[in-house]
Amino acid sequence: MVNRTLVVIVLVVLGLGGLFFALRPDSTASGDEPRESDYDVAIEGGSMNPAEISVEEGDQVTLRLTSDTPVEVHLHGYDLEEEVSPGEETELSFEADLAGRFEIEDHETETPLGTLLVQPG
Ligand SMILES: [Cu+2]
Repeated sequence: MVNRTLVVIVLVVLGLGGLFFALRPDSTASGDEPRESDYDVAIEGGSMNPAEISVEEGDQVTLRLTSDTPVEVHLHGYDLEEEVSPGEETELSFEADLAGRFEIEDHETETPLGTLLVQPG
């Protein structure tokens, strides 16, 4: 005679397995598109406002930079540079594909202006 309890357990396990496959997230879903992170960053008196920019790994980041003095903005880690002139907005765009904490400095004077924090996604 078949052990009914065993049959029930097998059916439950198979059912849960089926649910797992039916409900698991679809990796091709549109939710995987990169999130856009835009920030207005003002450099005043040698420091950034906000001083720290926090994004998530995979974000499409745009920093809209303004400064009260001419400055050569250097984002370490990503090794990106942009010259920012007073009275002008300069965009620094990149995909945050590298997680970690990165210094943003005035490359000419090597003065730290602020920090970019990319949190692992
Ligand atoms: Cu530098």
